Amino acid sequence: MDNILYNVQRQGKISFYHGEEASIVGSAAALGPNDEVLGQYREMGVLVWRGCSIDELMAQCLSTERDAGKGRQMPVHFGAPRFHFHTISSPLATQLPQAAGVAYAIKRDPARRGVDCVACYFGEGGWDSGKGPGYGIDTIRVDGNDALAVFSAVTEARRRAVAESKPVLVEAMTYRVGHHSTSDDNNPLHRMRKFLELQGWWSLEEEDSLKASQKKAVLTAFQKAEKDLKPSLTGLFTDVYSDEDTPWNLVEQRKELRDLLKKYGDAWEPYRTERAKFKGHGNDL
Ligand SMILES: Cc1ncc(C[n+]2csc(CCOP(=O)(O)OP(=O)(O)O)c2C)c(N)n1
Repeated sequence: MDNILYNVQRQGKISFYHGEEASIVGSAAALGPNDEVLGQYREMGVLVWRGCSIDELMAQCLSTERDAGKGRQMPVHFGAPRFHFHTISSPLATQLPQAAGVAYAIKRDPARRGVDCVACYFGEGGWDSGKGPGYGIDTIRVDGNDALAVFSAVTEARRRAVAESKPVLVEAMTYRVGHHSTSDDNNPLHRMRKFLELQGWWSLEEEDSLKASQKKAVLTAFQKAEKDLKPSLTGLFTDVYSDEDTPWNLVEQRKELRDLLKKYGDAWEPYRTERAKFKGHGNDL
């Protein structure tokens, strides 16, 4: 998925893409299925772990009419209520106070208190060094390129959060593996593969065949999403306010766009090309 979407981004077909880190999958495996997740932007692995389909992920990245977020977010800013995955906010660290609010809501809900917890992901850009102990927060530092070590750390962190109702900071020491970098011994995927092979649970043949089938599945989903229409242009103006409460400036902007498309929509080539990509071709405005 990362390899293909990086290339798609470099071809200018999507505006933005961020790679993922293996520590995400190790931590996702340690969470309960109903734990609320607030990510930074590298947490697609949590969604994959929870069963989100490649088609759904592609629809979001390519902003198609099938996207649950109606194509309004930048690529990788996923949001999926049925996977308890809160929509990513672009400004760094905003997920932290949001996560505290979600945790408080869980604490207030007798059915969820002591059952579910919140996992909030952030990079070092969203915090200050030494912050966990400085705030009196239990802190675990773990090798973030070792999925099993992350799994153990997050299992314990989750246990404390749920049983003792307190926050825990897990510092996963990791770095992004470039998408063509395959020869690095610290590559978390290599390490996991070697571990599985040593246990006799996995082989090079299975690895190659899985890689080939996954590549095919991702490419098929990409090609399908590329052909899908984008959501209708009306969506630019709906859902934030009710129809009766739509502010005058939005009404005015909608009319301006409608008039522009009426006047130049067929005459001007860039408008013509772009209009064709949207459901309703802008006629719904
Ligand atoms: C408040 C805010 N400032 C700046 C940015 C631009 N920005 C996006 S990602 C990023 C770097 C974040 O670094 P880190 O938290 O270490 O995560 P990484 O991408 O390295 O995993 C910056 C500065 C932003 N999104 N929000």
